[in-house]
This record gives sequence, C-alpha cells and structure tokens, in this order.
Amino acid sequence: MAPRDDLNTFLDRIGAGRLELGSGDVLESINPATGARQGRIRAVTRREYDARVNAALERFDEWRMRPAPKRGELVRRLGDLLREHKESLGELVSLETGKIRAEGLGEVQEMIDICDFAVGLSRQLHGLTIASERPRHRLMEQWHPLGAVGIVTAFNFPVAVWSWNAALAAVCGDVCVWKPSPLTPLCSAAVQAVCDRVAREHGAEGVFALVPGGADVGAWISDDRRLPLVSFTGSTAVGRQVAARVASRLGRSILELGGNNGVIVLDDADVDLAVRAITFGGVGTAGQRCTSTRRLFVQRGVAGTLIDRLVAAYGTVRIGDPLEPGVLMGPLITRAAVERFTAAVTAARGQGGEVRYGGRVLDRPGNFVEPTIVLAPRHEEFSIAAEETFAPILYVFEVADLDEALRAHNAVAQGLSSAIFTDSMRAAEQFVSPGGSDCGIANVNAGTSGAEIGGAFGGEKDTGGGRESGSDAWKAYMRRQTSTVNWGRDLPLAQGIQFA
Ligand code: UN1
Repeated sequence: MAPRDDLNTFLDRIGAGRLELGSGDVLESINPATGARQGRIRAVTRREYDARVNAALERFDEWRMRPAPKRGELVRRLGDLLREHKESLGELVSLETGKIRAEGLGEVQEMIDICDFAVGLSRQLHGLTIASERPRHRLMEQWHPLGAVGIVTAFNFPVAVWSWNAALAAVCGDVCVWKPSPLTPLCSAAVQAVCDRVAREHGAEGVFALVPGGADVGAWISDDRRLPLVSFTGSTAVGRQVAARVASRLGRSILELGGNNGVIVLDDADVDLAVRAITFGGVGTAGQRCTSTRRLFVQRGVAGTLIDRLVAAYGTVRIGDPLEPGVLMGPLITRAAVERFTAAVTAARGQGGEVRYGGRVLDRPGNFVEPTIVLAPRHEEFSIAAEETFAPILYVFEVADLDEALRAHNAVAQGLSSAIFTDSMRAAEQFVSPGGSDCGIANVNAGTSGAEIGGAFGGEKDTGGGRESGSDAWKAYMRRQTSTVNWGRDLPLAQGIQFA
C-alpha cells in the first residue's frame, strides 16, 4: 500500500475488491501489532471449491499444450506486476504478519526472484536421451505437465511460498489451487487479484485459483483425487495428516514442515559474523520462520564472549510497529502464539534453563514478546529444545568440540536448516560432509534463515523431505515419461528376446 493508504483503496487499486471470493465462513484479518480488525474475506463452500477445481482442470487441458516458453511469458508478466506493486504488497504482508517492512519487501522480492527463475526454466524443462540397446531406436525421457496442484501455505510467508510453487507449476504446465492461511486472507486476495489480471491478459483464466478457508478446505485438498500433487507448508503435526491422506489415494506431496535449526560456533569463528547471523536468525520475523535459529552450540573457549555479545545485540533490538523505521522486531501472529512463547519459557526454566535475556510478554496492545536467550543445561536434559516453538527463543548449549556439537545438533526430529561458524576448513568441510549436518540446508559462515531461491529449499526427517524453489525442484511438478521410438523396419526386443 502507499504509505497510509486505506486498505480498501489498495485492494481496489490492484483489483482485489472485484475478486470472486467465497460465500462461506468469514476470515477476519487482524493486525497482530494492534489487535485491530483490518479487513475480511470469505471462505469457499464445498460447492465453490469444486467449481474452482473444475475450472482449473478445464484450463489445464489447454494450458498443458501451450509451449512452455509461452507459459513463461505469463509468469514474466506476473513478476513485472509484482515489481510494480512491491511496496504495497510488502506493506500488506507486514500489516497481516507483523514482519518488519524490510522483511515484507524481502518476501515480495522472493516472489519476483522465483518468477525470474521460472521464466528461465520455461526454456529448460529438459529430459534425457539415452543410448538404446536396440538398433534404430531412440530412448528418451521427457517431462510432462502433471495436472492441478494443491498449494497450502502458512501465515509466516503468506505470499512467497505460494509463488515458489505456483511460478514453477505454471511454467511446468500445471494449474494451481491455493489455500492460504486463514490468518493472512488479505495477502492472498491481493496476490489473487494480480493473478487474475495476468491470467485474463494471457487468456489463461483458471490457471491460478484461490480457495480460502480453514482446516476443512485443507482436508478437501488432501482427499481430492483431482489433485495429483499437494504442496503443504505448516506444522509437522498437520503435515503428517496431509501426507497420510494424500498417500492413501496414491497422490504425491511436497512437505515443508517444522524446523529446529541449529548454529554451531567454534572457538576459531569470526564472532562478529556469528553475532549478526544469529541475531537475524533468532530475532528476525520474531522467530517465526521455519528457518529461524532456535539452538546454538558454542564451543567453550568462545562461549562467554559470544553470549555477552549476543545479549548486547539483543538489547539493541527495537520492538514495535513493524512499519516504523528502525524497528527490528514486530509482534507474534496471535495471542495463542504468545501463550506458546510463555509456556516454552516456563518449561525451559523448569528444565534448568537460565533466561539470560528477555523472556517476558510486553505490556502493550498487540502480540509483543521479548527476544529471548536461554542458557541451557546439557542437550539431552533439555527436552523443550527438541520442540519447534514459533517464537524468538534461542537455546544456548556449551559444547567441548565439533563432534559433541554435531551429535547434539542432529539429535532432534527436525532437519531443515543449519549453520556453522568457523575459520577451519576442516571443520567446515566436516559439517557439510555426509557425516556432518543432517539438514536439507547446511551453511558455513552464514545463518540458518534467509535462503536464496536459487537452491532447492526443504529439509529432512520431520521437516518432511520436500524440496521447492530452485535447482531441480521443478521435477516434482511434472510427470516423467520414458519413450522408446523405433524408426527402423524391424522389431528387435530388449534383452535380446526372440519371440517367433
Ligand atoms: C519459511 O519460513 O517457511 O530461508 C520459509 C528463509 C526464507 C524462507 C523461509 N527464504 O528464511
């Protein structure tokens, strides 16, 4: 939105006012920094959901036959419009999620980046040719569009995660059916307005569909045989249910579930770098990224210095209105999230943790808490650190060496992102070796959060194993076809079989 633009004016301007939304339950948008209601949309009914999926499938019949580079043109236009509306959309992300302006803008930038990536990809959806064992035969593998993709996203990245999926799916020839988080209805309405405009301009209505709603709509998607692929971002608990339901109909899923991301800091680390990276990872987005830094394993020799420096850095973090210049930490998303923060801090104390910084809920309107550093006893005696609490709490463990740090680091159920700070080439290489971090993301001298879109994004174990975004993640959105073409006049059989 333009600064202080009225929300409705903004939504009208980008066309969200004229969106065909649902007639089901009201989904209220609450500003987490103030508690104020700032808009609403309506969920879809089952009938509306079915109509949207059917319209998407109708589009698919035509869309899959368009040359991929032509599909790329639609995604290029989407990226251009996102550039045009970056400020406005970024501010809307801040208003609904509570993330600071720079992070709201960063989220829209991630959308723009993945659009650029997808446009390039639209000319690179290549398969293989394979040497056939039979004369005058060509053996090849090609990638075809898959169908309608169900995309279920979370509140914390209300628009970027959709775009990671949708931009790739669209150039791959798929159509998308999106259920956003009910906590961020306006962000999804705004993005859908942009999508509708782009689709109209390219004669591709139905390629991007929005199906707002709660858990019921999520269940419809999971059980819907018309959707061969479901991409789900959210908690491990819900992800397990989605995975089971989708698997029971032999559908495929891409799961981006919880993270419990650790940083290892060795005695030889560049402490300045480590402090900045851990502060961004722990405090950024108020600890509500799936890549947020939650656990720190610090080698004994540097522990005192690092902890003091972190406490000092946390002390400079300004908390407040996420759109106010200079503020680095906004609110948590809901009152329930504040309660989970408090419960985790209480549990940490109960398990022998010492709160070195923060720990309190702020006495002001909105869902504000303090960024928190807890000095923890031994990893195995501190079960609260095995859980992902979506809040700015950092648990700090002292360790003797890299081996102890790695053992503790890998001991949790989640496996999304990880980092090591060291100037030792050997330690860094060990960390990224098969015997090192067991996560989908393992960084050296860079923090756990804030990944670029160019790499495949996702994690192992309870994080769900899915990969989205860059690298070859596109392959999950397509079906692979192996074709043998006989251009000779004989019919030699494979394996030399004679059948006559
Ligand atoms: C998420 O928290 O769901 O790497 C995604 C990052 C961001 C994406 C986070 N690029 O922190």
